[in-house]
Amino acid sequence: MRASRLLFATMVAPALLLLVGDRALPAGDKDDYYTVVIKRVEVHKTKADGSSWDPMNGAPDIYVRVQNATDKSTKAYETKVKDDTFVAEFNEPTNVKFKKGQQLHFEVMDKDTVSSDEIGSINVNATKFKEGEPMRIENFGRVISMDIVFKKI
Ligand SMILES: [Ca+2]
Repeated sequence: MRASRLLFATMVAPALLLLVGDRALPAGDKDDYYTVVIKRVEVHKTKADGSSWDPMNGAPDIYVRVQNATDKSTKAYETKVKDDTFVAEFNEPTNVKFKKGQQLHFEVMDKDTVSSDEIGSINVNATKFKEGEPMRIENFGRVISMDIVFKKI
C-alpha cells in the first residue's frame, strides 16, 4: 500500500466516520465489545413513602444488578454489597458484555435477609458514550445518582 493510502486508511477515514456519527459506525467498531464498571451509587435516605430502608432508621445495604437487556441470553452480574450506607463506592468491574447500540438494565437494590428491596431501576442505551469516561445517571426510583464507566474489552 502506498504511503498516502495508508495515511487515508489510518487517519482520515476514522475522522470522517466520527463526523457522520453513530449511523456510520465502521464495521470494526460495531463488532467491538464493551463492559461496564460500577463506580458509585448515592440513594435517598428513605423509601418513597418516607419509611427507612432497614429497621431503626437503618441505611440500605446497596448492590447493583446489571444485565445486557438486548441480549437476554447473557447472565446478569451482581456487585458486592455495601452495608449500611447511602453512598456506596464500588469501583467494581462487571463481567457484562455489550456492543454499541445495545441496552443495559441496571437495578439498584437494598439487600435484606428475606428478600431485597428495589431502590431504583433503569435501562440505559449504550449508543453514545465516550469509552473510559465516567458517566452519571441521575434520578431513577430512589437513586440520586449512579456513576458508571464503559470500557472496551
Ligand atoms: Ca437492607
